[in-house]
Amino acid sequence: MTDERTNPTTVDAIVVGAGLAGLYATHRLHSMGLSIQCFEAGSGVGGTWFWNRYPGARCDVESLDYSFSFSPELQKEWRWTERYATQSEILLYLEHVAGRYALHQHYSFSTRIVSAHLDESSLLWTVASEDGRTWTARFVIFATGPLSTSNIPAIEGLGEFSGRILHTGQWPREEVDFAGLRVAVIGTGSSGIQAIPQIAQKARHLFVFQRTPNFSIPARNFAWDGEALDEALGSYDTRRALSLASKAGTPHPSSPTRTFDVNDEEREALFEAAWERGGATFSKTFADQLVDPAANQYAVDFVHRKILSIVEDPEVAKKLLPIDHAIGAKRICVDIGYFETYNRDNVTLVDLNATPIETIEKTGIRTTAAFYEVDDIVLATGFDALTGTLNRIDIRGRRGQLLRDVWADGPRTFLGLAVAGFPNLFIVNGPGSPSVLANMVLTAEQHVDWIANAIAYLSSSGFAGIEANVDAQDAWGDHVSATAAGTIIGKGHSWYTGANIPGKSPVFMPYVGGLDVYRTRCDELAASDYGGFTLLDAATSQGVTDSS
Ligand code: N01
Repeated sequence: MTDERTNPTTVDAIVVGAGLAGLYATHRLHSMGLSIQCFEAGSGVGGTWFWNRYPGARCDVESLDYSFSFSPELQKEWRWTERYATQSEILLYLEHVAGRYALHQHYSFSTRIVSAHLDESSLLWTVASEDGRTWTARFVIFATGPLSTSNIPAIEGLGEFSGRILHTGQWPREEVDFAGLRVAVIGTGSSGIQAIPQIAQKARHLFVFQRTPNFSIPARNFAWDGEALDEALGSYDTRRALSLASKAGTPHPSSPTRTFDVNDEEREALFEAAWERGGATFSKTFADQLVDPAANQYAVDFVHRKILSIVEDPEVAKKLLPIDHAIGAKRICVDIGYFETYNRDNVTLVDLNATPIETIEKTGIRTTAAFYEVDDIVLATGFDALTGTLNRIDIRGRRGQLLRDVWADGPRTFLGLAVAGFPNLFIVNGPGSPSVLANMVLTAEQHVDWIANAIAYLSSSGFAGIEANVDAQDAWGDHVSATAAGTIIGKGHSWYTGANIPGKSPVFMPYVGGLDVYRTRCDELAASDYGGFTLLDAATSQGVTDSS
């Protein structure tokens, strides 16, 4: 047996991550005949859906769309049970996919990758795991997920708490029973808003510690009945074609109607219809909703009225009104019974704006106004998004430069999938790509296909490597920023800009331009012999073409 500490195993490509992006990369690269070695920090496949097992966890992209499109057979054989799939159903699906394509065999599970170093002369990467084993490969694909490093807030005394502390993004595999317990939830983003109604049904008392109220739209979830599902499965081709031609990677087109094209009554009726339809497509009620602040204010006012009508205690309702950001500036939330939960006798909303947390003590949480004795604390406090996971890995490219240093003032990437100075290293759903602003299954497939085609091209053309050009990368970064500047997306305190992590450079990270525009750009570059990239010669690792 090879000892990887002294004699690294060499393969064509290494894939880091067994979420949906890593699984597809593994399948695709193996199908091309490459030798591969794949790693996953968790003990099983699933990525986000392996870790985020908190009660109420679901995807807010409809199940039919949040699934792989690469195989018509796979697409037809899996029968989703609900409009929005639960975490457990998505995990089952990903386990099914891994089994169907025999992907487990390529993975080393419970293996955290801690470094990836480039040897410039050979253009090979050496990747090391936490336990000191190493592997060498020409290509490294980081499919580590944009929301995979939990944000544990630096609240004084957190370590002193004697009860359970649970982060939504690192939920235990065994069932967590809240029956008869007093539970605190800190955080009211998508995770908190999903977990709160579920925990409230189990706990003796639930205290919700809210710093920023959030916009949330009812999911209007439903169970698929057999016939309706058959019909939907029968029109999958159309559904996928619409998704690929859309901005968000879903088959629901934006309305062409603008807010001021209609009178007050018509506007209200269109908002009402969107509210009744449910889900994140509420943001598409009017064409100018995410662009024009005056238009957005109408949507804000509509949701405020809804919250005031659902929550019975007017004082509590007022505290739940998001007033510091436009709707859609932060990721819109989708819920099942969130605002209704505040009508329960066993739920208390603690407004941290009025009474901030001072300390956490052995038995509870002390704010400036009161002490809340609790048995469990649930941190629904989000993630060090988009860059957090990669910045925690010692990734060294040309001249030993560290990726996290290159990204000190915010991530710089070309298309969100490559970085100048880091040849043959690819990121799936990285900063600068549509990723978190679109259906991440389709964006992952698009990235992986692009990477796989690039590798095939290098191989058939006799090149050993591909590297993003600095000028193309800079131009892309400017384009990402300029596109975001024309919208209200990101104009709020959120993980989109890293504002949720103390000390992180405030840069809007995802690409707002849309999956449709982005795909076209990627395809054009590939068709022009990888314009914006330098193709590298095997012997010298020097560029032999510079297509920028
Ligand atoms: O995290 P978040 P999330 N004291 O960052 C609060 C995806 N996702 O896990 O806003 C008190 O949105 C923080 O308060 P504030 C989705 O893309 C998808 O909920 O900073 N509070 C905020 O309320 C989503 O956007 C799905 O003032 C503190 C909350 O914690 C992304 O993941 C489901 C605090 C964090 O909200 C992240 O969502 C779940 C402190 N010290 C997640 N620190 C679906 O598909 C932070 N907070 C449905």
